Amino acid sequence: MSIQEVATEPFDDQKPGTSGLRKKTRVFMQERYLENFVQSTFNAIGGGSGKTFVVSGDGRFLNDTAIQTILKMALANGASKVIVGKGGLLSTPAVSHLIRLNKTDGGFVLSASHNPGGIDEDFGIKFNTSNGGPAPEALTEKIFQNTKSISSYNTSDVADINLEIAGTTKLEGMAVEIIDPVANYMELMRTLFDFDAIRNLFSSGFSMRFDAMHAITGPYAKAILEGELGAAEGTVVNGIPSPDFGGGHPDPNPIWAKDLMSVMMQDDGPDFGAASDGDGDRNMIVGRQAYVTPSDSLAVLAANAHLAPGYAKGIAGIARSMPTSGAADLVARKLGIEIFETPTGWKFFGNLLDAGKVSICGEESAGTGSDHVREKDGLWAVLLWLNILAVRKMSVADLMKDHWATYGRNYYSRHDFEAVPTENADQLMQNLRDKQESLPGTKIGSTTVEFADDFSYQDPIDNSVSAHQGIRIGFAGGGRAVFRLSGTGTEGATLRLYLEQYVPASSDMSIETAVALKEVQAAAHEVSNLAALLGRSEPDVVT
Ligand code: G16
Repeated sequence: MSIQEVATEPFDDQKPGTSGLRKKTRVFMQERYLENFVQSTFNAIGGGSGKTFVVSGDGRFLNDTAIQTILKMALANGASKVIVGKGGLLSTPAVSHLIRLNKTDGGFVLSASHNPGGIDEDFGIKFNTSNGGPAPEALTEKIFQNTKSISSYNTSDVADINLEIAGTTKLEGMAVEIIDPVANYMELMRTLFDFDAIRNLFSSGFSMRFDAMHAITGPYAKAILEGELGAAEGTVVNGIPSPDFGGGHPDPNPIWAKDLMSVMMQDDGPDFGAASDGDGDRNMIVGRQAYVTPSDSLAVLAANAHLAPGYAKGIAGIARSMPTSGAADLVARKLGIEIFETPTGWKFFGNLLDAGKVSICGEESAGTGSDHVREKDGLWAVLLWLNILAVRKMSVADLMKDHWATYGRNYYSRHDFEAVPTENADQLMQNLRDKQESLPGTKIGSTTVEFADDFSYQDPIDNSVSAHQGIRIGFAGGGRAVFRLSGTGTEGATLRLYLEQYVPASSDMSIETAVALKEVQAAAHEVSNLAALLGRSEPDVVT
């Protein structure tokens, strides 16, 4: 075996986005592309010498090849041990847990999350630090700077490791431990939830459908829901991870999880439905004829978390990303705990969780999680919902009605305008930035602007500032519109328009979401001149 220092040249497009580096798979297949990024990461963390890492992915096309590349580079960079899920598979929350459990120096997650997979679709890589969470901005920036000046990378000529056989292999000075992807994660879930109560719920005839979307949560859901908790066989559908996710988008929302939605909307549909994404960190929750928005799900979980053993002492605080609705704020107020509004990206929750300031976090983009790991966790959310339903003994629809009757309802919807020419999207954002200061007091359509800003966040723990995180516009009467450019797309720009309308508990809660949001939507379009700038006014995806 020999270690080689291979000469390389920088690529000019390796800036990590909201969640690591995401590109078309063929971009990653270019010679030296992955190697440059991995070496830039090793260099940014002070080298790999004597360090331990977790390396795995969601099984999408290129997963195995990328793992072999990283193992050879880890060896050449002096790592002492790498833990890999059998078959190269681990969900993102499971990686986070393993980093923490084994006190490793970090981990590489290979995934493009909810983006489709395949040779002509998307691939991605993200580095998580020793707290189990995505690298903070200071580190991703350092990695990016390194990618611009890299001149060589280290690798070795050892043979590929067989990832299918559990056990430890010695690669010269480095141990490679192949482990069961599910076992440790299931043990963690057992410490948080009342498995007996959930088992009783299923044995009482409670029915469920979990759509794993041909992605990583299949094996986890099968083992936990059907194997351990006694859900009927066949509860988990699309449960075998495939490199192209069955040709679909593994994105758990009513658009991409359409089959699940239509089953759940039937009169005799299952009691409870859920789906998770490519790498298992996102979730969708739906009851019989009752879709729960991610923002509402966060609020319900926070309000009822104490019913699960892991949170029986109550929660310390809640954090939500800025575009997420204010439903969780109302829960925090009632519980007398702090609520934090952070920029989009799970990495912004890390410091708050580490400092014990918050126990539960969530995002409108279908992510919820807690201090048990440092990633959002799709199956965790599903299990907490099941625990709550087992204790409260009511349907999802009734639970939502009860929640809104207590707190009022934050009607919410996200409109995505995809593959927009970057300059048009930038122009729209710049125009809003230029005029936001003069907006308060302006009448727009049938409403009036109460506040407007370009969201800036100062981390309360390390005081770092993240500016330009999206334009927030608040309207009279509880409406809010947020404009933001996606940081996870791989084609042109995606403009996200987030719409929210609060209605107090005494109001009629049966109005349709689109109707409740009509006024704020019209005002948002008018204030941004959206139709003229984008050349269309209909979004591609409404969730
Ligand atoms: C990633 C981050 C999330 C974030 C989302 C936003 O999700 O992990 O914290 O909410 O991106 O995406 P965008 O910038 O496109 O709005 P994931 O599931 O893709 O890793």
